[in-house]
Amino acid sequence: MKRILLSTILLLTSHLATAEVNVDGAYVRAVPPGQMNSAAFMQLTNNDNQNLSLISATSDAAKNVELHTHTQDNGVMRMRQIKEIKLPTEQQVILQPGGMHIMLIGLTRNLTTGENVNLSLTFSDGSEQPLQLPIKAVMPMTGHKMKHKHGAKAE
Ligand SMILES: [Cu+2]
Repeated sequence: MKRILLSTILLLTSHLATAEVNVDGAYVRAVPPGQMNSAAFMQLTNNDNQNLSLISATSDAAKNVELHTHTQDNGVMRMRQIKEIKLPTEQQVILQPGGMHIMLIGLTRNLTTGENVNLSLTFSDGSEQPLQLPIKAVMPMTGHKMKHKHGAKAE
């Protein structure tokens, strides 16, 4: 009897401890008021022992959420929708500006730097991962970081 109970507990524990996909450095791009779309970026690491895919996402800040990538079309970068973002086992996949991203289409609120956006990811094994992403300003394409002094007093 004791042994049965113990093995049940072990089973439950190991199930809860299953680390599937780790999310690092996630954020949503801040956009000026009135802009219709934005995007979310992050690093996804599949710690599961099987290949997974990110198949969809939902957000409280947008009517539609799509998975996108960028492709070169006659030297012009264009976005296009993809069905899934593949997450091979034991590998990190990077969603970043100019590459794959989670597109927020039809924003339902202003995305102001410093606030958060709820984003829920759905994976191919049926699991869901709710996230809270900070809203950050993204500098367009340059490698430099400009030094802003917001709220600096004129002295
Ligand atoms: Cu896009």
